[in-house]
Amino acid sequence: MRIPSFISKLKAPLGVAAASVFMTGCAVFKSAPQSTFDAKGPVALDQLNLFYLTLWVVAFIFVVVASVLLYAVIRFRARPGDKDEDIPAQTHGNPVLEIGVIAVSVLLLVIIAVPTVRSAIYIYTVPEGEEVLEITATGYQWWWTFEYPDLGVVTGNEMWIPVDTNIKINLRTQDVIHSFWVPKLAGKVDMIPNRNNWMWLRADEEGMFYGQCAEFCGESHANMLFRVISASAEDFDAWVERQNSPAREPAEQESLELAGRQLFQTKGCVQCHNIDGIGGGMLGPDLTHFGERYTVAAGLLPSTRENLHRWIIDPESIKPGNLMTEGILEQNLTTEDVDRLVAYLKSLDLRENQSR
Ligand code: HEC
Ligand SMILES: [Cu+2]
Repeated sequence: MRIPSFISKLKAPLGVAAASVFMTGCAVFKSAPQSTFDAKGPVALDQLNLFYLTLWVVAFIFVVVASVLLYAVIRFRARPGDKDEDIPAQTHGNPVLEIGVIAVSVLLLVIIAVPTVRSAIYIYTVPEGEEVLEITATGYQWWWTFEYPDLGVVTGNEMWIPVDTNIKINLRTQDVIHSFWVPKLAGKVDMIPNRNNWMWLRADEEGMFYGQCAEFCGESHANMLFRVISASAEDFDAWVERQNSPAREPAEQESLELAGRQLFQTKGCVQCHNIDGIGGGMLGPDLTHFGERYTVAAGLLPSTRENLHRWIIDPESIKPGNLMTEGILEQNLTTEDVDRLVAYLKSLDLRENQSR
């Protein structure tokens, strides 16, 4: 079957339209965890409003220009029987029209520029006279640490914040350029070597928010996620208190957990991971209270026993290129070893009434 020629002419524009729909992903739906259309804090809301303002202004320009164009195309089109000399009357400049179009363009630019500058200042000014909590976030290929200098807390991959509180985040990197982005709370800001970038944000609701590295940083860039947990002041204080305590010790009858702790020390894990009370290196995330974490592999998977097992026995299958694989390959861990390690890591949880 022959495709009618007007359809084949439309192929390219239709393709572009379809691609742009796909490129928006699911993020236009407010329910998507990384939707910027679902602002949950003042910084994200300010940026969303600026987006809408710009969108309406450009939509207005589009409608006006497209209507004039369409009018001209239809009104002055060539009709059957037209002779070559029947061209429409030609005009050569219309000062009133030209000055008017320039004036309107300038006005529209000002309508966009003034709020943009105001917004740029707003997102770089932590509100004065209100409580501020400072956190230093550091990007690593492909995970994060969060330090709370005033609270003495160091943790990985899950950043707790108190709700309704201004948070100032210092953005650092240990290696390449990363970008810190929590779509529902604030726009992205890069973490650049030797530059002291920072941002502020506030969550207006309790809940868990998705974060994502937003600057290509190597093989597992797309797998470099994190979570922000916005908690009531009470829950946050309790979390800080647990974070400031030494790691939970397995009880005498917890033989799996005890064996796991032993393996953690003998199978090389301590070379890269710190657990307060046991010690260890800093090449991987701090695991002192790992049992409390919701996710494993930097926000990639829920921290179930199955996922944790998979991660320890074959991290490569979950996160290609990650920097843990090489360290554990020569350990030749057996399934039983991994079961013990999983039991131990899951027991690193100081909350009461946890089913372990
Ligand atoms: C060579 C250093 C190294 C060794 C050895 C190592 N790890 Fe890791 N580990 C890492 C790195 C790096 C990450 C972060 C990977 C990522 O998400 O990109 C990690 C991540 C983890 C995580 C996930 C943490 C989180 O919050 O997502 C767990 C759990 C873990 N390792 C357990 C272990 C255990 C158990 C051992 C010993 C059998 C071990 N690791 C040995 C470097 C190491
Ligand atoms: Cu990154």
